[in-house]
Amino acid sequence: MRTDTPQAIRLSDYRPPAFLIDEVALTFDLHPTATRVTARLQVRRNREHSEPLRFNGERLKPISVAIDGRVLSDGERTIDDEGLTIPSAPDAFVLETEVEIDPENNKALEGLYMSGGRFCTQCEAEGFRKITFWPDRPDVLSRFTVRVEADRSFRHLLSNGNLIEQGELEGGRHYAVWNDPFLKPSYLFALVAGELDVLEDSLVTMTGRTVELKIFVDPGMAPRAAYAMDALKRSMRWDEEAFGREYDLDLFMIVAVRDFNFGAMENKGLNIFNSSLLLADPATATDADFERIESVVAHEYFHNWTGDRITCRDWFQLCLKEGLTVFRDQSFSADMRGHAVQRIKDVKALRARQFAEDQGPLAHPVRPSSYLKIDNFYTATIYEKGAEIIRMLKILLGAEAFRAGMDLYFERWDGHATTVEAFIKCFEEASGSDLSHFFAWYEQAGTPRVSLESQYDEAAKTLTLNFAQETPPTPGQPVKQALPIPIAFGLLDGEGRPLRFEHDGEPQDETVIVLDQPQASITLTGVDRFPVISALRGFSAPVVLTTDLEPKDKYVLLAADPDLFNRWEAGQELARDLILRRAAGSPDEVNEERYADALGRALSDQSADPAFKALMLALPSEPDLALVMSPADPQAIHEARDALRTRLSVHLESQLRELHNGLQDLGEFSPDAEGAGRRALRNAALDLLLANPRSDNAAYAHGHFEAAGNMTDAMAGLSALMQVGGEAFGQALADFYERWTSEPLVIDKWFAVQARDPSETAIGRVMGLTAHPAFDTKNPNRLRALVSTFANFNPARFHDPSGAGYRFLADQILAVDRFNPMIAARLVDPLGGWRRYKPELGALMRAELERIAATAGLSKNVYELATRALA
Ligand code: 0A1
Ligand code: ZN
Repeated sequence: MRTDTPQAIRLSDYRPPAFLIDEVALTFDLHPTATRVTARLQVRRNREHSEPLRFNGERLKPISVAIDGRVLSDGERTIDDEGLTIPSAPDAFVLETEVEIDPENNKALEGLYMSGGRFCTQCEAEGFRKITFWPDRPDVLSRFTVRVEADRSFRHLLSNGNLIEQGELEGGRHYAVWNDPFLKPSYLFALVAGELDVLEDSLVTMTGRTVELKIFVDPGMAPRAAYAMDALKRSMRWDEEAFGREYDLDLFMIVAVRDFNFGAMENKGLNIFNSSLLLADPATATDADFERIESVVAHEYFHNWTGDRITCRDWFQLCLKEGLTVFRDQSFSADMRGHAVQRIKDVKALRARQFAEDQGPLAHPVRPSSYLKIDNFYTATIYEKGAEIIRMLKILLGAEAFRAGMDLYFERWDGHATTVEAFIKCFEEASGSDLSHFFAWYEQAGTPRVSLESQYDEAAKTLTLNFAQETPPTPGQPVKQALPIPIAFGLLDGEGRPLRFEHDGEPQDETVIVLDQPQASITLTGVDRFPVISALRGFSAPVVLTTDLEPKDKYVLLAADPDLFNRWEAGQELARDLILRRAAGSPDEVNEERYADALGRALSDQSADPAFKALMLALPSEPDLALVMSPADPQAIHEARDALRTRLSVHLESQLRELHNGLQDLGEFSPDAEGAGRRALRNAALDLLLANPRSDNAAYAHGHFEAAGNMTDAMAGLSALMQVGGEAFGQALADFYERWTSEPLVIDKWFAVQARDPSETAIGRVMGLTAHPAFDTKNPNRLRALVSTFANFNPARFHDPSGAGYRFLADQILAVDRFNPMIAARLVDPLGGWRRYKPELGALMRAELERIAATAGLSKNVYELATRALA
C-alpha cells in the first residue's frame, strides 16, 4: 500500500504561472546513458507577486544552476524529487541549468529515451520535466532553439521547427541547431537522433508555399511509409478546404518509433508515431491498419492548429484539443471513406469504450475537475465523447455558423493557451446563440438515457412523440440535470417508403428537435399513413435511446431506412434482443429465422456498399452485449452469440459461399475504401461461414489462409482457423510465426490472434506466451498485443469462472508498473467494470483490484485507477 496519499490537482486551484519563459536555448550532448542537457532560459516574473521560483524536474542529476552567469550556492536553491526552488529570484533574468539524464535506462518512455538504438522524446503531458528544470505546464509558451550534439553514428539530429545550422565536431561527433519560430509549451518539444531512412515529398499550400515533407523510419522501411505520406498530403489539403487552415512551417517531419506508450504525438513540426500507426504495405498490414494510419496521420497533422497553435491553458482543458481534433479526423475519414460507414465505425468505438467507461467507476466528465495523474485522463470520454460534443454543436448551429465559430476561435486564440469556455464563447458570438445550457455536456458525466413513445391519430393524421431523458448517477455526481440533446428523425411508412410530415406547419422529410427538458412532447401533423419512426438518425447525440418500436417496425428500418446508420442500428438491435433471449434461456427461433431472412435480403441488395454490408453482417460484440445485460454473464453471452451465429450461418450458407468466392481480389491490391470494403465483406462472410460446424471447415479456412495474397486476408484466414482450433490452427500459427519472425508488427498480430482465442485451453496458452522469447513486456505494442487484447477482446476467457484471467491481468499490471506506470495504468480498466458482472465474477475481479491497491510502491497512475475502481 502507498503510505502517502497522493494529492489531487483541482481545476478550481488554477493560478496563472508565476514565471514565464520567453526564449530558451537548449543544448543536448547526447550519450545513451549520460546525456548532458544545458538550458539557458530568459525568465520573467509574471505579474506582481513575491512567490519563490519553483520549476518541475524529476530524475535529473543536477550539475549546476546559475542566474545571470553566477552559479548559485546550495543555500540559494534547493532541489528535491519534484523540482528546483529558488526562494528569491529577480524579476527578469537568465537562468542557466545543467543536468545529466540516462535515456538508455528510461523504460517509462517519458522524457528522453532510447528506442531501437535511437534517441527520442515523449513530453506530453509531463515528460519535459524529466529532461530539464522547467515550469512544465501548457500555459507557459516559449520560443525554442535547440542544439543537438551526438556521435556521427546518430546520423539524423532532429528537433522542432527549422534547421538553421549543422556541422562536424571533434571526436567523431556532429551537431545540428533547430529553431522553432512558433511559441509552444514544453509538452510539444521533440528531439530524435539516430540512423534512419527518410521518405521525402513536398506539397504546395493554398497560398503557394512549398512545404517539404519527410517521414523518417527504420533503415529499409521507407517504402512502407508511402501510404502515410499520401494520407499526410490528403490531410493537409483537406484542412485547407474544410477549415481554411494552412500549414505554417516550411518543413513537416514524422518519425516512427517502435517503443511508444500511446499512438502518436503532435510535436510541432516533428510528429512522433508508434511505428504500428505509420508503417504499412499490403503484405504486412491489414486494411484496418491502413485505415487507422490514415486517421492518425490526419489527427496529428490537424493538431497543428487545434493543439499546437492554440493549446490548452491547463490539463483539465484536454478535450479542447483532443475532442476537437478527433472531430476533425472523423470528418476527414468520412470524406475519404464514406459518411455512413465511418459513422457506424465511430459509434461502435464510442459505445464499446466510452459508454462502458461511463457505466463504471471510472466515469468522468469530458472536462474533469480533479485528477492525480493527468496521464490517466487520455480516455475515450475526453477523446470520443469530446468529439461528439463538437458534432452536436455543429448540428445545433448549422454548418455555416459552426465554421464561423471555428474561424473566430482561430483568429482570437492563435498563439495562446486557452479554455473550453473561451472556445464555446466564439460559437456564441459567431452564431448569436446562448450556449450556457449546452456547456453542461462538458461538466456532467454519464450517458443520458432517452426514451421515445409515440401515438398516431389516424383520423387527425397527427403523430405525437413523447420524449423523456435521464442521466444515471456517476461517481461524485449523484444528481443530473437535463441536457440539450439534438434528435434527428424522419418517418417511413409500413412499406418502407419515406413519409413526409409537417413540423411547426413546415413540410419535412427529416428534422432535428432539441430535447432540453426532462420531458418533451411534440406533435407532427400531415402524417398520412401509419408511421415507423426513424429516430436519432446518424446518431445525432451520444445517448442510449429506447423506443416503443416493435420488431416489425425495426424490420422496416433494416430493409429501407434511407439513413444508413439507422438501417444498421435496427439490425443490431434485433440481433441483440435475439442473443439476450438466448442468453436468458428462451430462444426466439421464429424471429431468428426472420432475422436471417432479413439479413439475406440486405446482403443481396446490389445497390449497397460492400463495406456497409460487412458491418450489417457483424453481430453486436460480446463486450457490447455485456453492457446491456444485467448482471452480465460473459459465458452465457458467448454461447448465445455463437448459437445465433451458427443459425445464421446455416441459413445463409449458399449466399455466404457466393460472397466468399465472388469477391476475391483479382487485380492489384489497393488499400482504398472500395478495395477494403470488398475484402471486409468477403472476410465477414468467411467468419460467419465458419460458425456452421461442418466437417470441411478446417480445409475451407486453411484454403483461404494459404491463398491469401495480403495480410488482411491472411489474418482473416488465421482467425477462421482459430475458430476451427486444434491441429489446423496450431500448424498455421507455426507457419505464420516462421514466415514473419523478423517483422515485429506482424508478430504483434500473431500474439493478438492467440489472445483472442475463446476456446477453453486458450488461457493456458496466453499465459505461456509471456515466456515466449519474442514476448517483451518493455515494448508497449507487444504487451498490448497479448495482455490488452486478452483482457478487452476475449471476454469468455478473461472472465473465466476460475478467476485465472483476472489474476493474470493483475500480475501483469504489477510487473509493468515497476518500470512503465502509464502503460500499467491503462491495463486496469477491464477490472473496473466489476459491479456489472455476476456476483461470483465481480467478487473475483474486486479481489484482484484490492490486491493491486494493497501493493507496496505502487505508482500514482495505478494507485489512482485501482482506488477509483474500488470506490
Ligand atoms: N496528444 C496525443 C496523445 C498522446 C498523449 C500522451 C502521450 O504520451 C505517452 C502520447 C500521445 C494525441 O492525441 O495523439
Ligand atoms: Zn490528439
